Amino acid sequence: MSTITVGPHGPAAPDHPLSQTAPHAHKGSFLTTYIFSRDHKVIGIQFLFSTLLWFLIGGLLALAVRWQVAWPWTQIPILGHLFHLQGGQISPEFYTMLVTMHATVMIFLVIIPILAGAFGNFLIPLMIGADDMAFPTLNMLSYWFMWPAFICFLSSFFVAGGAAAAGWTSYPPLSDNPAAAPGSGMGQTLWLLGLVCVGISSMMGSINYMTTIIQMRAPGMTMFRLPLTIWAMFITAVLQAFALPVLTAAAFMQLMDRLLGAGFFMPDGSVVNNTINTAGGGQPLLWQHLFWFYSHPAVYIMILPAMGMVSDMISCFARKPIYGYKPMVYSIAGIAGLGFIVWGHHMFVSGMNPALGMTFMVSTMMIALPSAIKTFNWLGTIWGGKIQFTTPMLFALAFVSMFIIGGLSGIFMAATPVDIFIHDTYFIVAHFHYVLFAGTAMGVFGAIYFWFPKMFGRMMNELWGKVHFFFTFIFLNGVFYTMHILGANGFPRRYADHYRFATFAHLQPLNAFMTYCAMGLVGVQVIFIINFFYSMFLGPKAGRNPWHANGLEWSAPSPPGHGNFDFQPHVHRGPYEYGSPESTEDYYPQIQPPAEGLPPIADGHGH
Ligand code: HEM
Ligand SMILES: [Cu+2]
Repeated sequence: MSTITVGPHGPAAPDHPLSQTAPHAHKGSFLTTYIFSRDHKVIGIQFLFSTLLWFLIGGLLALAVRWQVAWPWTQIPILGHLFHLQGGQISPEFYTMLVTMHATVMIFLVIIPILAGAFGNFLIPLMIGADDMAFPTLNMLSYWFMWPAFICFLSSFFVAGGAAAAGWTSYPPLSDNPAAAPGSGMGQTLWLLGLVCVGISSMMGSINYMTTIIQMRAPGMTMFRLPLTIWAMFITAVLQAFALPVLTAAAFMQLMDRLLGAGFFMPDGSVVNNTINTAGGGQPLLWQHLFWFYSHPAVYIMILPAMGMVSDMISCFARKPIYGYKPMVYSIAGIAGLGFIVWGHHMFVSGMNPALGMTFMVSTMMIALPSAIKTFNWLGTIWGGKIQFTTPMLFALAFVSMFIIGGLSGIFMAATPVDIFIHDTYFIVAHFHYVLFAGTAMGVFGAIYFWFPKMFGRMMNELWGKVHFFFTFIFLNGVFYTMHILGANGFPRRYADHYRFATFAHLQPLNAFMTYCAMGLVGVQVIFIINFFYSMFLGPKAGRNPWHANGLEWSAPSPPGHGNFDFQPHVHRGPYEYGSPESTEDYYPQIQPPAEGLPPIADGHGH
């Protein structure tokens, strides 16, 4: 492979024998090519389309929630007719269903599967120089296990009693007793079944990602030559493998409580909604421990892959090597490791022993350390760079700045005495929307603009991309920044009508402002949708390497054919050699051999 030449558009079509024999060059029917495909790229794109659709549904649910918080007991447009709501208004019961399902959809059907399912699938084999995943059939199944989950969650709105209403955290006894409230009936059972399906899907994905990254790297691709995207995907997969079984088992236990009266989470002698529980002797708090033992690590499942992708975009568009590559890797691992011992920070007000609360407080604050390393390294990467303000770069920079705000509010909340005051207020809601929406979702938008040319072979429109970025950024801060102010005023989360309490009446105008911003936020996504679909068919052709980036994926055709590479990639260096003195260009692709006269860099082992 010493004859490959790399021009600005990637390697010239190589005449290597391997290019004639693409590993999986067989023709399939429409069904096996596009529907039940085992090709990681098709599966990734299936995940992308499905999750974007759910993003829209989750966004519309959010608008309904925001309508109620701003103007409770008024006629709500569209939804009022759709669900034959009483007098066209949202009832408190329906409101709790909306809140529960908004969070459920966004977390389990959007953020987690868009990161791991869409980008993990699409990028892992391409970035490590493999022709596909280690287990293609398992990969296909991991996508198709999402469908029962979709169906469970969506259909729950239409069953007797309506959708689950116990919050995305599903705390017993409300969730455990089918007679507790309307939404604790069939809707809650469907919610648990959906959750189990999502869990199985993620489990299959994570085993696949770990195996692929360990086993299938191209020759020369040592672990420390992996792009940070891949490191983040790898560690996320490890997190999933360790944390998910706990949640899946807990969901089973809750199902058994509900269907068989097992009583794991049901206390003795509890009377809910005038119904006495026959089975008792269980512990509602046990659920909280099991749930957060999964769900705290899960918040890192919801951000680490975005951190990895943002690192790749920032290095590319600052035209500089990532500052402190190894510390970046170690801090991803550190965040993941610490993530397992901090879950109790969600339970400070549950009556735990203050000594235990203290250990959770200290361990939580320690997470700020690796998070800060990452933040400073992103800033160090940008520092003195030749920054190109492309659309993906704008989104990546938004990720960094918004993550700083979300991370800082996290440290406030980690302090038990502060958290006792702000727990279950909008301060918490502000925190997790900054990390999840202003953080992860911005990273994902950036990643879509960045890897779109690889996925579809065409560029997205830059001008409209920037317009989309600009309004999204303004509106999201309009909605979420103000939540800190509400929270500091004690404005509680998950209430259907705050203004019954005179103390919150003065906050109504602020809430109306936020709801207008939320409408703007959802509205401007139309620009993105049009740009996405227009560019898919009519955007300018991209070529192999439109951003002049170093990663292996940019040396494959756009879009890559079945089997990915039309030559066998050999890796000669790390992915961040921008502005290397060894190269005449300001970038130095991983596949390009060192120039004549330079000592060859020793290859690590690949396979
Ligand atoms: C700097 C690191 C972080 C710290 C110190 C931190 C701390 C905390 C604390 C103490 C709580 C509990 C507050 C309460 O309920 O009273 C919390 C809630 C939450 N955090 Fe973080 N956090 C951090 C980063 C993140 C990240 C990166 C994410 C997601 C990507 C995240 C997502 C969430 C979510 C979803 C909740 C609320 C769960 C719920 O009650 O519904 N956090 N965080
Ligand atoms: Cu947490």
